[in-house]
Order: sequence, then C-alpha cells, then structure tokens
Amino acid sequence: MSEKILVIGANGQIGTELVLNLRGKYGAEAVIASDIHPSKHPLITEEHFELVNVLDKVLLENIFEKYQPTQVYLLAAILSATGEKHPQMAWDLNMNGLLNVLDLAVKYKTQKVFWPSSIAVFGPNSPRDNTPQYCTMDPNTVYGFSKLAGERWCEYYFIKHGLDVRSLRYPGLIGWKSDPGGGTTDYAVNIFHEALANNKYESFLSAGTALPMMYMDDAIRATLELMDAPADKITIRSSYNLAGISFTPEQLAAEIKKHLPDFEISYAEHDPRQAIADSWPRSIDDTQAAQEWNWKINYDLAAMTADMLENLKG
Ligand code: AKB
Repeated sequence: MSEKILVIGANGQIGTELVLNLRGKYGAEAVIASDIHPSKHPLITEEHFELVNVLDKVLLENIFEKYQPTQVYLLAAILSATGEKHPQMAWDLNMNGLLNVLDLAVKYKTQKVFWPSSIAVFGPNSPRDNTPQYCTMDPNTVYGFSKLAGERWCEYYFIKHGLDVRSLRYPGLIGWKSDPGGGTTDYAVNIFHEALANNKYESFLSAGTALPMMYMDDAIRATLELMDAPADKITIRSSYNLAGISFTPEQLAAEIKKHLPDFEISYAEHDPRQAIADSWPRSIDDTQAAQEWNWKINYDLAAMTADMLENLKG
C-alpha cells in the first residue's frame, strides 16, 4: 500500500526538516505538509500543503477524510519558554491538538502516528545525570507537564485503541535549515548565527548550564528509524529517552572558537529560562532506544559545530 503522510506543524523547527526528508524518501506527492500559516521555506510550496489549525477538529477531519493518511506526524506545539508566557494557550494547543489527532487517527485507521515529547517531562526531583527512562517526574513548566500528560495519552490510545503511536523525548535540537521558536535550548542555535554575523553572543543561560542537545540530522534520523522499526520492537508507547550530546554554553563557545578564534561569549545576568534549564536533566540514559531499535548517535559536539558553521557560512 502506498504511503500518504500528513505532517501537522510543518513550518516549525522539526517540521520543516521532516517534510524535506520525508519527501526525499517517499516522493513529494506522498507528503502533505500542513500548518496554521503558509510555509516560508522555498521548497515547501502551496502544492501538497494544507492550512489548518490542529484545534479546529472539523477542518482537521476534512483533511483526514480527503487524504486518508497512513502516517501522521504531529509537531504543532508551544515550547517551554513561550509556554510560560501563555500557559493556557500552551496547554490547549499541546493537549487538545494531540487529542484531536489521536481521535481522528483511530477513526480513520491511520497506521502510525508520531508525536514528539521532550526532556522537559523531567523536573527538579528527577535524577539530573544520566536520567533514566523511568524515574520521579515532576515537571514544573506548562510545556513539560503537557508533554508528560501527552505521553500518558499516547500510551492510553495504544492500549485502548491499538493505535500504533510512537514518540521520542527530544533533547534541544540544533540545525541550520530552520530556526527554533520559544524554547529554553534555543541559545545553542542562536549562538551560531551571532558568531558568524557579529563574532559575539550573549547567552541567556549561564556558562555551566549543561543540557542534552542533538544535531538535527540525528534527530530526524532517530524519528524515521523509530517510525520504520517493526512494531514488536517498540516496547515503550509513552516516549523513548534520547540522549544526544550534553554540553554547556561555555563548552559550545570553546568549540566555536576553534573555528572563529575572535568569537567571544558573555552571559546574561537574569533570564527566566535559566530556572527552566535548572529543572531539566544534564544528561540522559537512552539505553532502551539503543537496545530496541538500534539507535546510535552520529554527531558529537565537534562534528555538529563544524557542520553548523560550514552550512551557515553558505
Ligand atoms: C525547549 O527548549 O522548550 C525545547 C525542548 C527541549 O523540548 N527545545
């Protein structure tokens, strides 16, 4: 059976890259990109694109009806920092958007659904180093507890409705093709743009704040590998831990300095994102992803930094 893949939230940091990758793999006409606004990316045109707000269930159902998607990727979400500015809106979009998609996926017999979770599901009482798959989870951001509740819904739909839903707890994602919007880990993308444009950057996180991060190539590959894995290999239907690479702003700056010796980093005095970062893991244990669907990272800090600078330089 030929695939029809619906990507909801196609204009975002992950969505943009995912659409391009899925089109490369399955062909342009097999991948319907959708978002609340038209895409600004030159390669994501009006063709095979639908305007939709995931909270508008009637309109969303029309799209399910029209395309009968075999796979759905739901990426529309409000991230951690923006979520703290608009808590109710973040809860509404992150939760009801997911419930609309899960419901319609059951109704239209969608074969597989992907939904991203995040390291934000962990909280101040979770172990901060090598954070295990299962442990105390007390997220204190709206984004974090919407993701944790979403994980519970995903597992529930798998158990109650047999829906083949798969998920990853992404670390902070770093890529050059698309920008992040409203996250706590955004500094690790902004720093590259500022380093190339101005040779300096003021980090909103402190020098020693270690967070798990991942290069976008690895994140997209992890997503596609998870979605391609045989269903019986997927034992976690909430969301898999994904480790990535852990580093601090200071370590990232030192790596950038190897390529741009005049680059200087400074640190903001107070930023609300610091408290969010301080409640998240410093590093993650992703043994189960490695064991169950052979996950392995390709890019370390040095390789990621070199590739980012090379591509952004143009
Ligand atoms: C954020 O910073 O909010 C996101 C995330 C880690 O989920 N990048």
